[in-house]
Amino acid sequence: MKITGNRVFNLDNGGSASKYGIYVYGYYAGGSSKSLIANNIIDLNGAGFTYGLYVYAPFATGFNVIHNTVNIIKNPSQNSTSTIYAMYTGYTEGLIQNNVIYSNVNKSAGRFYGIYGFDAGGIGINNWDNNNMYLDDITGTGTVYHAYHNATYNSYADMVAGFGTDWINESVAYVDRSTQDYRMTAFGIGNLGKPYAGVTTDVNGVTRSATTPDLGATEYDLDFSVTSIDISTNASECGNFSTSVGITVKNENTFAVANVPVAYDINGSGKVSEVITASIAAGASSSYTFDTEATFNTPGTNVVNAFLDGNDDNTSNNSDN
Ligand SMILES: [Ca+2]
Ligand SMILES: [Ca+2]
Repeated sequence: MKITGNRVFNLDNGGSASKYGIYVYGYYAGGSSKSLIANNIIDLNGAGFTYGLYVYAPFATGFNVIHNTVNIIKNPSQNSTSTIYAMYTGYTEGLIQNNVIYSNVNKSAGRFYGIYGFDAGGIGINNWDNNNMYLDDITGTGTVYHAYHNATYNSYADMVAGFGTDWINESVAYVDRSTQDYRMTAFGIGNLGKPYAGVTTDVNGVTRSATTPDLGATEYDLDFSVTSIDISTNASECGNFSTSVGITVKNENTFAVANVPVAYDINGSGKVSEVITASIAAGASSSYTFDTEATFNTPGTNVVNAFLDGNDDNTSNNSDN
């Protein structure tokens, strides 16, 4: 069985009814091959009991759950008081890889589970590998569990220490959720997937990178270039000379991007990393002056390198010196 390429968005339109993004219950099939759940986007909001990707099928051979995006995101000023299960994993075996689990809710009461497994009969024991879980600003007096399976894993650190392997905790930002454009504008999360032979395209039919696919359901390119390093000095300066360093970057994408990580160093050491927080429009350039000035103490010629300080899909234009 395959469950692929679904887009589930805005169920219940922000209301307080219980909601399931994808609900698989009681599937009963033996044999050697596992079912595949891949390239699905589940993006839920609102209050009420919320289940993102729900699977309860302990008598099936198993499920591989690959490259899905599960978002549980609040509406403005809305509280969540009922239990939220982002991933509900009631099955006995399978690989769970390259998924994005993201939530931003105001949890004024009740519980939030990033992953909800089971205690009984070996159910819920699965191979979690290389998934991004980012619980963004879950505030309020409710209780947050990153994972549950025979024990609670309260924090991200608890989950990493005790549950699954190769967890990723990178922030998530989409091009435009309102139009269901789930390409990402956050630099930290790009290209972090592990190649999986059975899933070579994304939810839109875009071919995935064979070596560094993107996490979640959407494969995308993100590219900024560095146009210039902006620094002026005399031909020679005295020791301990300080001056400001600037960098000009260009947004090579067709969408606006904020929070662009940039850095400079002097002679290859002492990297100074900062973030251009302002949104840069598609195709636009932005000149940024680092808050931290450069100080030169090395006699002779000094070389300042300025560069993009994050992974994008075209690294050939990421530096200037
Ligand atoms: Ca990519
Ligand atoms: Ca680039």
